[in-house]
Amino acid sequence: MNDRYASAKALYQSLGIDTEAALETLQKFPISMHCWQGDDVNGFDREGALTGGIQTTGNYPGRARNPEELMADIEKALSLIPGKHRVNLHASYAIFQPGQWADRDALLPEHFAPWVAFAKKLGIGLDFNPTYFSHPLAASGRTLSSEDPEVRAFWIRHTRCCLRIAEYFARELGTPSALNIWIPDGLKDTPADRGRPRRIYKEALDEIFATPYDHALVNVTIESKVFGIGLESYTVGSHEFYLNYAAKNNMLCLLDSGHFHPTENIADKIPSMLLFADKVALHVSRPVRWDSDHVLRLDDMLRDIAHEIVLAGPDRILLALDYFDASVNRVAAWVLGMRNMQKALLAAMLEPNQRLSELQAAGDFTQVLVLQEESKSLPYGDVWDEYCRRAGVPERAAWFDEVLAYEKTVLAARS
Ligand code: RNT
Ligand code: ZN
Repeated sequence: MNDRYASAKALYQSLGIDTEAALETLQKFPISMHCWQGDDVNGFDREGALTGGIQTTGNYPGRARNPEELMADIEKALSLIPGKHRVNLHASYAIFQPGQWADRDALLPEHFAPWVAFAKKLGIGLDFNPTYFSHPLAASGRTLSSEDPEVRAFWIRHTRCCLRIAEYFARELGTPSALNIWIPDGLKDTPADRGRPRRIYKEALDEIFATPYDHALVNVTIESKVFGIGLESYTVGSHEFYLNYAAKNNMLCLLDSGHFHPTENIADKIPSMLLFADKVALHVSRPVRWDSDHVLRLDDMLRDIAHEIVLAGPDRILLALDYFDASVNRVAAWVLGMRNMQKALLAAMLEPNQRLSELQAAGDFTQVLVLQEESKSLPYGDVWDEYCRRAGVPERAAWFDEVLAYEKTVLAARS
């Protein structure tokens, strides 16, 4: 056993914290790694700009330009991240054989067969997202809430295709697939009627889910937002809309940590929602003053979210990341964010949570404060290094050497 780990283990033991149990539990938190960090949310199904009120900024070289490159980059990233995780795909990442193409309302499982083969090779599960942006029928800023019945019908058909594809992922890979619905729909300026688009959207969702899907295979999640670029004044799929829709229709809410007012604490929402829902789904992101989707840092927000995830336990949380930074090496962005998420989870497990909860219940807030602060300088980094060692991935920043080598040999050759 490594000396530093042995001494950390003993120190934690003296505080009643079992590092071995923490190392074990950390493995039970698979994180769904978002494929879209690798290619700046471009996808493969059509040319054209990223729309929907989201944006990537930066022009760091080496963006994945096709399925082969994206898969190679994902595989590289996963090889530097301890544990078994998942990959989160968008419908726009369909892979067509030469001469074959299908619009979003005609997507079939076969258009994702190469992704399934890839996931089987890596022994991982896949999650999925319908793509209601970067498409001519999303150009008006309205998809499932569109005033035009034909536009609505198109996106209803699209969502149904995606349900079938998520079922296919789950069946093939032997692990349920999360299907996350996020629509960009909103208005640039103050609405005249806030209710109308939401009524239309609600009816569209009702119509989609009137067709059954296999609940054992697919966890449908619905993701709220507060604003988008060019859609600053109003978002159809608001938090209250989805909270209630999910409760009434036995679905799960997804909280994206960038989709709330800047001082709102996402961590605080998790235990409240878990009193009324089986699970909460998360898109962990880092909003810098707004929904900027920066790479995760090990900051207070992340640690607070991790604390609530740990208290909830692995069975109650569907954990995914969502950020896209094009100004840095994209493989590094994945690895750093995934490792930070795991570090935050581990650090949260290595706090005296039981004791703290008892002290809070007893009203001893001075001790809560002191213990919370003292926990921050406990040697969780030594336990993290041990986790990496046991998982056979590079410790500390050594993973970055591999990313640099990959950049030199693979990424640099891309124009
Ligand atoms: C957008 C949402 C959504 C997307 C991805 C690409 O604000 O966060 O989850 O980022 O689906
Ligand atoms: Zn999101």
